[in-house]
Amino acid sequence: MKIDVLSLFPNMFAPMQESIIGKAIDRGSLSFSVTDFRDYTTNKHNNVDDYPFGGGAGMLLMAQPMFDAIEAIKENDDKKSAGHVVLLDPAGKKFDHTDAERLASYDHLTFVCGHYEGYDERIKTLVDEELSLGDYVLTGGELGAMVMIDATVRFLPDVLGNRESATGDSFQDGLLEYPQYTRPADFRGMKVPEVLTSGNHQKIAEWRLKESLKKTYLRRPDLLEGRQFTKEERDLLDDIKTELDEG
Ligand code: 21W
Repeated sequence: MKIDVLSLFPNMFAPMQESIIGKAIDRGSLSFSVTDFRDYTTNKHNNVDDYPFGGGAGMLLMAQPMFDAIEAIKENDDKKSAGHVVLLDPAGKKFDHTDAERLASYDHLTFVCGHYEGYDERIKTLVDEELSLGDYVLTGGELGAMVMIDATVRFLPDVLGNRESATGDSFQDGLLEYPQYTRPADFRGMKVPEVLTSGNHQKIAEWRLKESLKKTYLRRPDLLEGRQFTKEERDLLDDIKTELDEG
């Protein structure tokens, strides 16, 4: 996969050299490149922003540097394409697990990051979709791009080792994860649930499913809405509700 980023703060992407993402880049499974679109300004002060028509507070990113930077990315590409272009925008669709899996199916992604107050609307003719991290205001799109890149590349076959697979993680099956323990079985008097040391794999699987359902029901009931429950899940959820009512 090839990932391009357009940003006024290329140094903010230093963390991409670290850890699993950095290794994927070193191995060649991932190519990553940040373009500073200030390099594409045509005015003498290298301004990238200007006042909004109609008045109002703040400045807007101008269309011209963004258009020219995207055109340079296309010119540099074997297929003369910027691939699938994502604009980081607090007014975009809220990014989730399914977006990450979907973005992982493109061989080329370009993330466009703004700072300041917003964009000239015509920048949106360059982009395929607008994505947000969530309902809070950031100073720019860079952290959003890094979060989305991290969540996306986890789905690439060569990025995570064989041991950790992207499937089986929380959200993959729509439930939060069950509690896990490692040695010792008794740490400062805090004991591992007995079922986990019983060797009874069916009981362990049932315990884990029940704990997942309980945590999801208590913390993220929205994840259970519209879920197709199996008979086992329905029965366990009934038990959970009864236990919570009694307890
Ligand atoms: C903050 C851009 C506020 C635009 C019309 C009138 C990218 C982000 C960002 C930023 C505004 C994301 C306006 C969650 C975020 C981002 C910088 C609002 C003001 N428009 N996800 N006045 N939160 N933020 N524009 O802030 O670029 S993804």
